[in-house]
Amino acid sequence: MASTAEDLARSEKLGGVGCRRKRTEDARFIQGRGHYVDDIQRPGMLFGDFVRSPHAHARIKAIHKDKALALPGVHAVLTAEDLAPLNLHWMPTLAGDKQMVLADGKVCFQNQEVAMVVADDRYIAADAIDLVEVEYEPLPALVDPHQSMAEDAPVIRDDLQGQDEGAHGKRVHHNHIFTWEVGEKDATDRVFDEAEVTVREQMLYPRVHPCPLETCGCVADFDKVRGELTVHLTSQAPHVVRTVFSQLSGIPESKVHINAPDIGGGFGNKVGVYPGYVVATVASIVLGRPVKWIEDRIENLSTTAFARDYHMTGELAATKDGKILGLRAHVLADHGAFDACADPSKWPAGFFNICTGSYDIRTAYARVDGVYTNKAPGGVAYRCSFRVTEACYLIERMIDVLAVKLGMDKAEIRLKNFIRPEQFPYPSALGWEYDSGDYHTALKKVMEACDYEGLRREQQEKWEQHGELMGIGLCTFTEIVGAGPTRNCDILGVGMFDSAEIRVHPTGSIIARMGTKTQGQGHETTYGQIIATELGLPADNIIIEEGNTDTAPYGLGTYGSRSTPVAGAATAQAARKIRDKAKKIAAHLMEVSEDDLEWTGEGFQVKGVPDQVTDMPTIAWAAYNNVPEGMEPGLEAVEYYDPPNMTYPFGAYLCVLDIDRYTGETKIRRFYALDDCGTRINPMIIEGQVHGGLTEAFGVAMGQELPYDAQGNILGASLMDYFVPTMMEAPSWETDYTVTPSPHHPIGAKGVGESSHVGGIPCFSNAINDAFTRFGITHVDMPHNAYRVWRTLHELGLDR
Ligand code: MCN
Ligand code: CUM
Repeated sequence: MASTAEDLARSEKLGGVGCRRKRTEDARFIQGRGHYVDDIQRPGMLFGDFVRSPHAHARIKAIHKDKALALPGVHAVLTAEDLAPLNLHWMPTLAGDKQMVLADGKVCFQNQEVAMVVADDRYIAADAIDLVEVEYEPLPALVDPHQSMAEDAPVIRDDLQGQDEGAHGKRVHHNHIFTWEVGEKDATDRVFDEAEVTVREQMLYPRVHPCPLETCGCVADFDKVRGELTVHLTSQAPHVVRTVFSQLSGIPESKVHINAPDIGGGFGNKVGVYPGYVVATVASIVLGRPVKWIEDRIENLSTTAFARDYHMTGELAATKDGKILGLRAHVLADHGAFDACADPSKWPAGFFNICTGSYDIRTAYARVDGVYTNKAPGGVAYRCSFRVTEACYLIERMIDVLAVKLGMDKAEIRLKNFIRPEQFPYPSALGWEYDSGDYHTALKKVMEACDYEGLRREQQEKWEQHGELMGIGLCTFTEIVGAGPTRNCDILGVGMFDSAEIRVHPTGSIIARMGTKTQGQGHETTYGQIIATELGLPADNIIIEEGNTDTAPYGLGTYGSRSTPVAGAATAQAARKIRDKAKKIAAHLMEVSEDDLEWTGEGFQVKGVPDQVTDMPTIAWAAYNNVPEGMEPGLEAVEYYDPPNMTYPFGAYLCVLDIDRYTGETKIRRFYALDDCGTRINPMIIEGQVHGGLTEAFGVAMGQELPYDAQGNILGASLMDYFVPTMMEAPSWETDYTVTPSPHHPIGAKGVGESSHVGGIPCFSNAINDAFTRFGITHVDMPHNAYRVWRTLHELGLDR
């Protein structure tokens, strides 16, 4: 860790932890030399494309393939009937449910995969899709999750009829997936019964989609002679995919090769296994040719992992002077037609129980009911940290609602209820142990930087003197990232450790591989920085590789901002193993005892004798020709790291916006984001992550949603309708930081990849709601687009 001036200078020289090292991967990206899955060409490669359902809910009476098969260039039309003998017409989901790979007798959401046409190229496949005739018998569609458990609600999942045990306990209705409860219900009810003040608010976190620039896709290549399957695919978690593919296909895991090439944005959209991967693989096995499948934009937006769709009720109980005593939360979670949430296995609502946020709330109870509807599956994606986005939105909105009710300032109520620095490690009421934090310092720094008092005065004057509406939003969030300890986190039974393997070559250059997979986060740059600092060798001579299951050690992948907390820790630990061995070699070379040596940051010196020093390149060379008696040659190490706890990054954000009373148009005047992710590996990359997360937060808060009409038609599954902010719309961001290291992470780092999204969304929403506070409004739902803001203005009579 760069602490002293000398450390900092060394860090700059080596490209180590703490310096603003330029992204090594960008050399290829900005020159158009990235290598994405759609760049892969194989001899004889075919293209698979889906026939999809126009109906949200329908029985399939017949599928006629003949006309499609007769089209020159078409090699196969695969349906569930073809997959059934292989038992591949259904597949397990990460949430313990199962999902149709191809429609098995019925379809349950619009654009569901019905058949795959495999043809010489994409264009022939598209023509053939039109020639596949599917006879549907439409069924009533269930769109509103509030109606899912009505007595006469349509049965969506025929396959689950009569099953009253689900993956997460009792099912009480044919469209019920699970009920997950946490906290003390009776004690919480008592706190509410006796409290001086209570507030309650219903809020919808709408269905949105991460919409990565690169859609999902794969190239499946089965080698009949060797009996080996290679799949190149856009996966955030390639090792898990290898295990699942081996289990599904019966091909030994050693003969399944998963390779994730460069990824053009994942954002959680590329965690799960999609029907396209499975059918392309079957097609390759059946036809003996490589098969490519690449989604188009509409397919991506309408069928692969959406996010949120949480219908939440939040309640707070407090004293008259604003001390919060209890929290109660209820969520109706719309999971679509299959529960395919990408959560750790035991967490059907992810880490929603972080919903007490940054506040010292001693009594709490939360309950989440998951239900089926005729919509696409998913729910956990989009910089979400496993439902932390929803939890953070709930608590950050409710804090404001309570402040309004009490007539208290929104900063003051936060400062009053924050967990205090001396309370860490802090056991939360809903079962987490926060590792470290200093929330007061963070918020005060932001208030000072933005002149919070001055802004409040300006807001008052603007209204009183000019009738102008201004909103000031605060968000002081705590995240939980770095899943996770294997004792409580697994994916389909595989514990959520992560890994690093580091090899130091004789000349001191290094290749290192991790079990994670970058999708734009800059891992090739930052893991190199950790190793450079730990081993005193320049980062520019360190190559970082991820994503190829043949070479990388088994890891659980990149999502939930876990790469730094878990694989980053593994990297530091593996490097330290190497340093331990290097020390022995140095002692041997210098003919002194190991105990007489100390680490200089670039080698070992005899304690107190700066001119008796052996640097790391010398040691690396000796590792291959002159090691102590009995030591094996070479200089490498592997670490599988099981974190003792999650990490709890936090931040304090402030948003200032002006609303045009007559049009509902909003202008973000200022957005100030202070993040604390512990030790900062690369400040420039952190700022980039924060900018990206905030831009997506702006998208979600101000315009994104994936609505469905009453028949279950998805509205908004194209970029004509779905709002993806660009430089043109996004405001400019101001970033700041404090550093509160994680006490249990080897270098004190916490994750940061999702923080600004988690914290940004409520900050925008709080700012919009804040503009309406004086009119008695406590909550309006997202997205806060001009039409909706105008509607509120109109209802208040302010637009006239
Ligand atoms: N970092 C750092 N110092 C820290 C923490 C992180 O310098 N204290 C750096 C890391 O070294 C890494 C980056 O910040 O280069 C993000 O690290 P981390 O917080 O560990 O998150 P992950 O690498 O695990 O990335 C996952 C996270 C998630 S879950 C989503 S979703 C998301 C996000 O990252 N998707 C992204 N950011 C994204 N950024 C891009 N460009 N593309 C995506 O798909
Ligand atoms: Cu929840 S989106 Mo990220 O964890 O890949």
